[in-house]
Amino acid sequence: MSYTEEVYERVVAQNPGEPEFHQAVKEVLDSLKVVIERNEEEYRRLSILERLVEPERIISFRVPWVDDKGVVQVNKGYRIQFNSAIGPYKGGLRFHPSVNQSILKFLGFEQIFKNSLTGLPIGGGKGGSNFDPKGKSDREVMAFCQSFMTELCKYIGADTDVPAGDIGVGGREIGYLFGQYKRIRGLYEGVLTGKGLTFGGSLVRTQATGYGVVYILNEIMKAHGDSPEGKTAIVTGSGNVAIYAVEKLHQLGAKVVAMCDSNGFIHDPNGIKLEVIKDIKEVKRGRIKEYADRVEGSTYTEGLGIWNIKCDVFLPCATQNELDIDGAKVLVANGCKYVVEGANMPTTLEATNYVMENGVLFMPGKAANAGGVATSALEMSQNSMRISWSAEEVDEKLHTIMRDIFKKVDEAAKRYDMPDNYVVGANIAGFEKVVDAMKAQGIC
Ligand code: NDP
Ligand code: 2IT
Repeated sequence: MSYTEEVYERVVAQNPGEPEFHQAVKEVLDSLKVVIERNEEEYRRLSILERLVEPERIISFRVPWVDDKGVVQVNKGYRIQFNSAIGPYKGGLRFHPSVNQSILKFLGFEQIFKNSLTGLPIGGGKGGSNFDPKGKSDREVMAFCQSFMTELCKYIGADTDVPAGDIGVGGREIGYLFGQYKRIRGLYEGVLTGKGLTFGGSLVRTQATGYGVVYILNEIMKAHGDSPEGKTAIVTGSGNVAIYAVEKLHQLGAKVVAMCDSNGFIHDPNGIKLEVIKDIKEVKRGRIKEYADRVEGSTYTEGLGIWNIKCDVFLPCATQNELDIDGAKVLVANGCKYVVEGANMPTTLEATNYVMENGVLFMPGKAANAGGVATSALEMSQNSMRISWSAEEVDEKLHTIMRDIFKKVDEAAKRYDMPDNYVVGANIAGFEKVVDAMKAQGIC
């Protein structure tokens, strides 16, 4: 058995009941096989892979809070500090009822390689809670955030661990979390990113993940003599990542015809009117269904099946494993040429292999959605320097970072004789920097 297979089997045996974590590890280890083979003795001697798949620390805690009816509620809170070889732990917080240790470990593990690809000095971490912000009042969200931070603040700091947003955590939640950190620790520092612009936030952080996804799509297209102009696209989800991916696609001349939320999807053959989506989702925190009532010529369909709509470009920007083999087959049959992951691990392994074997250019999330965390690292720099860059400056840096990520991924795939295999390219390019730092720092 190869070293990577041995370590994978060990991960499955030692981490029972964590299918998402197993899946993320499998994808990475399968890609790394070709790298490990060239120097297997050294990697084995240093137990590099065993160390890589074991988080440095998992913090899990109780989050008690009082709802608007006066009832005491209790949620689970977590922070996974996965790998600090190249910088302080960095990664988002997810608030969603599905959150558990497996999901946060997969996200923290992915974050190690993603953060490495940005070229910036940030390690991998992730956290969150099974709290559901949907339908809660602002006061309830504040009470929850304050309780969550009362415990979390013991373990984080501007130079140790810097959380940010993810599903269910946006500007409102980051504001409440920041206020409570400052109050307890007495420190006004860049301990969170995605902050409001009046208290240390960076311009373009809100747009960064979605814009970055489209910047890298543009690079893939350019490398194949193509462009977004005139293309038909589907963007799944209708949250932070999805909204700004749509905005940038429209700026580059593509037409987005479908989006969704967890209840169903809308189809607008004339092109999605983003101002309506922003009003429903960012202002009213409503359901996407309302779009069909407001925009003539559009339709709403309850449930799954957004991939049945014909498109050239498919950007999954909602959640893990949303695109499975059945969806992948329909996309390919309908002539889709590009799948670029805005979400983390939105495509199952089977669906990933299927689209890649059928000529689709596929960019994995750890490369494609790295613009968010990269801009978070730019926010950290601005906080440390006590300055703020203009929107143009941040956007230009983001654009350059996404171009560089594409180059690194493309070059690594070619170096291992697998041109256009961006899964292998991203995993290898991300791994190389982390492993170099791990070796240099000795057994730790
Ligand atoms: P948001 O909470 O803003 O939006 C999430 C969107 O996905 C919503 O439309 C939501 O629908 C939908 N969704 C969430 N869970 C499910 C589910 N179980 N089934 C179906 N739809 C679902 O989150 P973000 O836009 O920030 O995050 C989206 C993805 O992008 C996640 O995978 C996240 O990890 C990833 N990501 C985010 C970054 C960021 O900077 N925010 C950076 C890099 C990656 P509904 O409202 O109905 O729940
Ligand atoms: O998955 C991710 O990269 C994020 N949710 C963003 C993390 C960050 O620290 O900005």
